[in-house]
Amino acid sequence: MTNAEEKELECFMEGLKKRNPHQEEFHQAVHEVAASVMPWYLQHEDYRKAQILERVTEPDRIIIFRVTWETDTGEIRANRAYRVQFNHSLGPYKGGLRFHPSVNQSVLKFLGFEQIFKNSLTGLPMGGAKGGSNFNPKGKSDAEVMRFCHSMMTELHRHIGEDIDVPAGDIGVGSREVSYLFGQYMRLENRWSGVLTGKGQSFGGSAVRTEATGWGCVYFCEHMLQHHNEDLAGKRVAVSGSGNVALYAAQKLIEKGAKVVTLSDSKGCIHAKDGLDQEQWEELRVLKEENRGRLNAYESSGVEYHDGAKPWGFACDIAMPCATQNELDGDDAKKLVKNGVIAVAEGANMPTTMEAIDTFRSNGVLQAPGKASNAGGVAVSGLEQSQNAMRISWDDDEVDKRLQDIMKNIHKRCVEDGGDGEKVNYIDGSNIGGFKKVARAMLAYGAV
Ligand code: NDP
Ligand code: 2IT
Repeated sequence: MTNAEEKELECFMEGLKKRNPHQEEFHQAVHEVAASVMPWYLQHEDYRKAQILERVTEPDRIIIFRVTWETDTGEIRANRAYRVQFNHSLGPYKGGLRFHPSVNQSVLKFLGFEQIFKNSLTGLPMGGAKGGSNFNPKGKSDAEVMRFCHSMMTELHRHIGEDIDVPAGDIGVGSREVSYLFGQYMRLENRWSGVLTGKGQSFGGSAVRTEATGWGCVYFCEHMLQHHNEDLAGKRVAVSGSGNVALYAAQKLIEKGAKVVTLSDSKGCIHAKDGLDQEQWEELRVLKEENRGRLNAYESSGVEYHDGAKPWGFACDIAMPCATQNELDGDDAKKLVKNGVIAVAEGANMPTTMEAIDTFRSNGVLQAPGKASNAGGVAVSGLEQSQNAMRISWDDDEVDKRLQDIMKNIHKRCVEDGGDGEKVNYIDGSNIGGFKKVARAMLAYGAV
């Protein structure tokens, strides 16, 4: 970046921070995109005059509401819920719902903002949105989660629709929650529509949606390695998280002959020096997905539990953060580099801090940013919308083939827009590739 470009970026960020005080996660996500696109933006006077960067960083609207519900023992609880409808230039708003105590406006604005460019990269007609609540589903009974979801939808249903805004899952929201939300939507509207994705397969859900984010991340990682004359087979991969994305990333990695050496949760990490085998993976899937258990309950030969540890201190060739934002910081990046890591593929959204990104970049580590490498989930959500609209359902092979094609095309787009050097800059590639399409649409609409 030239000095003049740096100055413009600084000036732009100063204004953004003033307009959005105390929203660190949102500042971080915007800074990353703005730094990538600034040189292109400054060369295009028409986009500048139309204030595209200023407009695309301001959400179309944010809906904030109270969700009141009753515990099993008859106590009343109230949580705060949100839907950030960020930008619908490319299609109806689309993005997940997160239930986690850390949910606040800054987190959902960063996620909604990322979603705009991620959805653009998929090539499908989807705008960007995100929502959720500070409700903590951990330790709640099914009945309590149902009452919370029904109460949340009692407000949310007014703001969504198959051609308006189509929510889905994210942290703390899986098929159980999507089903409760969908049931209440149907009761209130008295009609069936594909208003949520990630539904059960017997009532309109797509094949491969459960697997899509994790599998897509592995497909992207494979393209990235092959483009740089490397391969997945035999590589040791440190995966973080043990939820939807982490589990299915691990499944595909094992299938492709890589060694999954770690999985984690918010309390600790399991380490398998020689990699997990398929049987162990299935035991872990049942523990996490069916029994909602914790990793410290898992015992198997060759697998050790490390209380309070993160995966990044263990020797590996590839890091695949699949848990949450900023889970891999500068010190973690230094440890990974010291241990010889060659690539990072993000399954989570913005899991790597700015300091860690700098460390990877200056050490020549390949880095696939979430908005490119985790786009497989929302891409199959887009395919679920298409199937619902057509009243048909594709089988596993058909959806998987389309998912593989989409991930290949996203990789190609990243190379086109970030591929000048010896190693592709996937962060610039995904930001510029995703941004240009949205910017073109916004310019075409005029001052709306
Ligand atoms: P899940 O709720 O299924 O799993 C989340 C996992 O991350 C759990 O293992 C959880 O551990 C861990 N985790 C969550 N918060 C923290 C935290 N603050 N510190 C440490 N560990 C944490 O969520 P998903 O797998 O669906 O989502 C994981 C990531 O992938 C998120 O960043 C999400 O935005 C992103 N993503 C998800 C997609 C999807 O289709 N589901 C699509 C694209 C991206 P614990 O159980 O202990 O809390
Ligand atoms: O971050 C994401 O892309 C998701 N949580 C999936 C969103 C979706 O609409 O499937």
